[in-house]
Parts: sequence; structure tokens; C-alpha cells
Amino acid sequence: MPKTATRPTTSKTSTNGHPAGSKVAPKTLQKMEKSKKNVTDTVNLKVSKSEHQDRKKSQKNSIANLDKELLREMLYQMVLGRIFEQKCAEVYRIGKIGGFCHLYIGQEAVGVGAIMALRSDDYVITAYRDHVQAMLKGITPEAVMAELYGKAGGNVGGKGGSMHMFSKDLGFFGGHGIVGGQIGVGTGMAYAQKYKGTDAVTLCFFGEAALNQGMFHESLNMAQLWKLPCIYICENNQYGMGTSQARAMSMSNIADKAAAFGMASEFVDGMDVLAVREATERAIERARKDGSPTLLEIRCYRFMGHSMSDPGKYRTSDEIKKYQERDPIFLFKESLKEAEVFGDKDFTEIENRAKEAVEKAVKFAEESPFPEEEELFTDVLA
Ligand SMILES: Cc1ncc(C[n+]2csc(CCOP(=O)(O)OP(=O)(O)O)c2C)c(N)n1
Ligand SMILES: [Mg+2]
Repeated sequence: MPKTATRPTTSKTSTNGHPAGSKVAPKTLQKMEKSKKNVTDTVNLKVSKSEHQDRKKSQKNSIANLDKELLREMLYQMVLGRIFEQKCAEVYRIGKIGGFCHLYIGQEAVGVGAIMALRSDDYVITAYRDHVQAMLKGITPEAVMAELYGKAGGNVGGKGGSMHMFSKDLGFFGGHGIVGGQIGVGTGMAYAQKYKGTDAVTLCFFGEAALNQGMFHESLNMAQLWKLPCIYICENNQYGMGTSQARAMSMSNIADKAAAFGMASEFVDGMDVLAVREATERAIERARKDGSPTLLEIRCYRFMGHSMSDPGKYRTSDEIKKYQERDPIFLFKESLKEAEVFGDKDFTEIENRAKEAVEKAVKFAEESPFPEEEELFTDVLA
């Protein structure tokens, strides 16, 4: 199956919903130790180029099965996310946005592929890299940008900032700054969906560094035991704040961790928006049917620093360039073009529409007032 990306080690992962058991041979261990020495470079360009060709073929097959307007909207949302985040970086540098600001550039295929497979009554929860996912769940670009500016017109009145987008009505439950904390909350959200007798599901996003937290293990155990309709999406961008996965995790094969709970899992190429969509659809089907949870390891890469204040000294620019050759937007566009679904004219129209939406969001944020002083004393829990 060409959709599965190459792993840096030789361990095998199931992609059919049944976790593979693994017994690590001494030779493999030696190889793993060796590969740890070169922790900043996990991509083999030759292999990834041939994978890129294979994936283009599989993308073409997937494209043939999807409605043209849905494909247009998926590409639009990816481009909007990219341009929105580039604008965030620009206005952050001139002091319009304060505090932490974590960008999603490079990971758009994960959010778009997964969230656009949902129904509107499904829930989403994520960590602090939340701007694009919030927009995908229906929070407007204006409300997200004004929130980043700390303005009253922001998504939560300018009091949450970059890491705390939230909308109960739209089923977007944050925006969380404590690494792994949202995994417990997301599990509880899925419990509520089941308790109320709905067939709605929860997408719970987190980074690979969150897997080393106890919360991950406790939550997945409970979800499998109680059959909670939670889809755990590990966005494996291969780095925590400045620490590569290889330095922090005893095993690199995250999808295999589901075996400890008897949970279904898949390893997915996060540069391929359609592969993400299809894997999420399979997980949603399991969850709606009888509440069965799934762990998806979606392998991706962040093109920017961990946050806007990251000097980025832990990886090489060559490594970043290698991943940029597999830019998820570029890959999707190429496949759409080769399948003769869209051409350059459509791409320009989509890009212009996204640029306009971002400009409108910035104008709204600029013109929105700061919150009133008395707002300091509302929504305070102590
Ligand atoms: C409990 C906790 N420990 C440490 C931190 C500091 N911290 C913020 S982000 C981060 C790395 C998280 O990386 P990952 O989960 O892979 O997500 P990514 O930033 O790659 O999206 C750390 C250690 C924190 N916010 N919470
Ligand atoms: Mg990470």
C-alpha cells in the first residue's frame, strides 16, 4: 500500500485496524542505536521521492472517488491555513500578536484530512497548535485573528490568545497548553457522547511528545475498556519543543503502542491529505458503529520552529528542505492537476480567495477594540 510513509527503523505497523505485536531482534536494536546518532535526519530522499510518485498514483485513485467541490474546499482550506499562518508570523514579528504562537505550516493535510471527514455534531479537541483546526471546525478567520491580537472581537473575547481557541457551539473544545492534558478531556468528551446515546465522535489531536505522559496511557486504556468513540490522532511531526522523537521515546513506532490496549491503529502519511481523510473515515466508521476507539499515528513535519521564539538549532536546514519537497499542498495540487480536476486558473482563484479571507481577518482584528477593563474580572475561576 503506497500510502504508508517509510519509517526510520525497521519495525512493522499494521494498517488494517489490528495492531501488530513487535519483538525487537538484537540486530534491529543495534540499527536503532545507530540511527539515534543521526537523530536529526530521518528521511531518505531517494526513497521518499519514489514514495512521492507512488502516492501520487494513490491520490489519483482517491480523487476519482470524491466530489469536485469537496476537493476544491479541501485545497482551499489547506491554502487558507497556510496563508493565515504566514500572516500570523508576519504580524507577530511586528508585535501585533503577543505571547506564545505555534504555527501549523507543513501540517495542514492532517487537520484538513481529518476534520473535514467529520459531521458538524462531532467534537474536536487539540493542543496549542490550534488556529487552523479551529477554523476547520467553523470558527471564522476573523475571530481567530482577533483572538491572536488579544482583541474583544476575538473567538474568546481576546482573553485566551493563540493557545485557547474554543467554541462549545461548534464542538471545538480548545486549544490546550498542558502537553497531553487534552487527551483526558477528549476521552471525557467521547464518554459524554456515548452517555447521551448519540453516535457522534471525538477527534483528539496531540503531538508525539504527549505520548510519554501518563495521561495518554490512562486515557487509551479507559477508552478501549469502555468503548468510547474517541479517535486519538497523534500528529507525529517528529519533534517536541527542540527534542527529536528519537531522543525522547524508547520506541519509534507510535501506532504499535495501541497494542498495549488492544486498540485498532493505523500509521498514515501526513503529507497526503486524502490518505489522512480515508484513515479517519475508517476510524469514524468503527467509532459510530459500536464506540470503538482508534489510535492514528499521522507522520508529518513542521516547517517552522516549535513556536515563534524557537531558534531552531536542533535540526539542519537540509532536513527541512527535504521535507519541503513533499509539501502537502504541492503534492495535492500536483495530483489534482494530473487528474485533470483543476488547473492553474483554479489554483490562482483558490489562492486569491484565501488571501482575501486573511486580509479581511487582519482588518477585523486591527479594527476590533481591546477588551474593557472590567473584563479582567469575568470568566475567572479561582
Ligand atoms: C506538561 C507539560 N510539560 C512540558 C510543557 C512544555 N512544552 C510545551 S510544548 C512541548 C513539546 C510538545 O511537543 P509535541 O507534543 O510533539 O507537539 P508539537 O509541538 O510538536 O505539536 C513541551 C515540552 C508543557 N506545556 N506541558
Ligand atoms: Mg511534535
